[in-house]
Amino acid sequence: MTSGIDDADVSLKVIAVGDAAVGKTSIAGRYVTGSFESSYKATIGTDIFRKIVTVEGRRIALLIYDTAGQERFRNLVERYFIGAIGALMVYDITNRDSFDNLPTWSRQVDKHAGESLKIVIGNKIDLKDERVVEENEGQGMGKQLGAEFIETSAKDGDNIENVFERIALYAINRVRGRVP
Ligand code: G3D
Ligand code: MG
Repeated sequence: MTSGIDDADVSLKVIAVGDAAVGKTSIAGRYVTGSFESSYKATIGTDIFRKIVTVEGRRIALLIYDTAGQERFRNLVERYFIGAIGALMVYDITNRDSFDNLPTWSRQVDKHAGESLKIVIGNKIDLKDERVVEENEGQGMGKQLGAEFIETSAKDGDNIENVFERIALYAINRVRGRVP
């Protein structure tokens, strides 16, 4: 049966991890504008943003899971990760601690969502004067963690679409058996 926003060929889970205040919710919200689903909050302690993308003629519903603040403990419940096809590992380019904590987040992704495409995201690039983590450091971190790397601004919208296009492409390749 098909109906309204559920009319997609496949639904895929994308998770966002990273320290509090790096911009996870802002990135998801910026990308998805207008299809926020608050009704899941109470049951699973997570916000889920939904957006339909079309890749190679397939309609894919990206379900972007966002923590509801539990990341403050640097430890998310296992079910948050299960079944994710993409993991956004976000830091704030103006906050060195948030960058240094990426390996901890990455280990949790590896443990519970080992099949997912990991993307290290350096967010808040609009704050040029406050930058403390250089782009080449982010690139190095991506390599170290076996992840892709991109810098974004949820505020300006820079590179936000690219993040999710990358994941959707990865997903369609997985669905079609073109990647292991
Ligand atoms: P989180 O979900 O990772 O905890 P949020 O982070 O999305 O709640 O964002 C935390 C704060 O950073 C918010 O500011 C938000 O507006 C800001 N922020 C997020 N992304 C960007 C960005 O790309 N550029 C800038 N300049 N700010 C950003 P407040 O003031 O509401 O706490
Ligand atoms: Mg948040």
